[in-house]
Amino acid sequence: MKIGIACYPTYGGSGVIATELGKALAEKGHEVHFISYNQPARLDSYLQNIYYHEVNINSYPLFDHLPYETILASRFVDIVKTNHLDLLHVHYAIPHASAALMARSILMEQDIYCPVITTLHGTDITLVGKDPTYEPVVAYSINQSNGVTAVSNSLRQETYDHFKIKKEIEVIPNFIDFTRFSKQAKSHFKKAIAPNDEKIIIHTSNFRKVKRVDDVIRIFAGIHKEIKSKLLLVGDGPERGVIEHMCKEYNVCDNVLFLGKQEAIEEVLSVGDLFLLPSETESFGLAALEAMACEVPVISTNAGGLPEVNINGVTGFACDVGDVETMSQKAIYILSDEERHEKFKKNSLAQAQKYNITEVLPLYVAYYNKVLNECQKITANY
Ligand code: GMT
Repeated sequence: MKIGIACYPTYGGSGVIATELGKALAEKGHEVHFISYNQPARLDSYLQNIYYHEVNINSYPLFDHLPYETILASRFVDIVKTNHLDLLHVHYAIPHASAALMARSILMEQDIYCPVITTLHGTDITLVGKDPTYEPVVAYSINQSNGVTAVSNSLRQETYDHFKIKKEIEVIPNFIDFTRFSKQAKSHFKKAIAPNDEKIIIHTSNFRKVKRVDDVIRIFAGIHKEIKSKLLLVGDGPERGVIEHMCKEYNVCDNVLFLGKQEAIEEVLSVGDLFLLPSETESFGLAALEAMACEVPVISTNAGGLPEVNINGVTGFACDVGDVETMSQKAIYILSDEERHEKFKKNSLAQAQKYNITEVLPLYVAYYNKVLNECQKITANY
């Protein structure tokens, strides 16, 4: 198959999933064309069957705001025609889905039919998509795509609840590549961070408000009162300044390390004892799954798709949004008993294994084939 994959190139979960999916498809012999305004973060080396097409955004004095969607649609048309793509798979509805649909219409006028599959990732529905500024276009894009997938049952349901959707949405969960994410022996690193055998608590995110990193500090302050511990904060973003200030307020500065953006996140996770993800909303929580694959139990909220990934009382605990007191108590419960901690670690790994890319990739391939078969019926009626 020849597949065009459009995604955001940044460190966000949707870009990561799109890139890892493309790499896995290419390894199976499919031809994959990435389309983005920058090289996707995880597309960092030459790989057979993979092509990258940059969307160049040229300015013009008239434009206060660049018409990115128009540029992207034109680029889709050109790439589909030149490379004879079988389908376009776009990740994150805004603006990829509507641009792809515009491209599909243009191509139809030239007797080329290129189906569009849209994968919903979360904020394209839960935060941005619901905004009336985007809502009609998001609903239209979902209804008009040839196929639509969501990364969790919760996101699927939320999409049905908030938009007028006639389309059947298929749930294909996010996945983990165990050749990369598994616990590694990093005792030197661990010793350097926690010289007195402190427990290592980790949070990774893009430090946006929705991640409630302020709650991470509050939860950690509660844990630290009872248990010798260090907090590693991985990532960066708009809330970073506020969080640095909070560390002073809660008197935990000496025990909180800001590591910034890290490429080899699996190495950091490998020294972790517990992962915190107290998000306001999270369609899936890929960061939690990556932690679990490295045998790190998770304390999260029960928002969105998180309880589908982090099984309450088994792989960690999923608590109400903002209930930092309970989250601290549950963390202490896990960390204060070695045998119990081991059980949670084992359960976390077992749960992560259900999301092995080797299990999830065939679901995408089967879905592509289903959509292509349906489209053959459409083109037969031309
Ligand atoms: O969470 C983010 O800030 C990034 C965002 C994205 O679109 O890249 O993540 C969303 O997609 C991820 C991959 O499917 C999910 O694991 C995240 O839960 C989801 N984020 C939210 O729903 C807030």
